[in-house]
Amino acid sequence: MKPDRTANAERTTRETSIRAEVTVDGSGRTEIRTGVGFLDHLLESLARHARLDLTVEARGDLQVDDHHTAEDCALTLGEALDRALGERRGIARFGWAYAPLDESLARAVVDLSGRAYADVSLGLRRESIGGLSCENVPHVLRSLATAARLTLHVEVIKGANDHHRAEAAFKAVALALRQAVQITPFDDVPSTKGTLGKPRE
Ligand SMILES: [Mn+2]
Repeated sequence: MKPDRTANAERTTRETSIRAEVTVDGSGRTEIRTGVGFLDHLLESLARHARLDLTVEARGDLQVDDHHTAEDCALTLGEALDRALGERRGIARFGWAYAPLDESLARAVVDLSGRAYADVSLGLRRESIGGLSCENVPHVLRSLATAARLTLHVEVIKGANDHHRAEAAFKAVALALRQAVQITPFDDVPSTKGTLGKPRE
């Protein structure tokens, strides 16, 4: 029987209050309200193309700026994803993809390694897009990789429009993630160590 790969995470600090729910074997249905327009857009794109069902509800200190909200949404989502993947038994583990968005082209490689590592190179030039500071776009991807305990390499190879560059990056990550979470016919944990880390409680 297929495992039910659905999990929640909550995170409340003096800066933000966030709830996320992830269904890995979903259809791409989203309910995302972070209070930051472009962050909603990127997370919707991520979930849609990874075919995750994703709920993210955030109340953050947007009177300060978008930083805490962006970071904590990514950490909460990553934590829910990590929990949903459990001991990572039977998964493909690796995924890689290119995604274009008109003139922009991004490449992402994902390893659900159980270890957090991110190398993110987006080359964004604008100060912000839709309420999200451009410096927070790579920060969201790094925070997601940290909390989900995955290795992520993502690079925007070309592109003139920063909205397109950022969105292409999230689409490439989504497509790579979709491959990596697939259940294979092999009912084991795909590691020579026999483990991909201790599942999150
Ligand atoms: Mn767009």
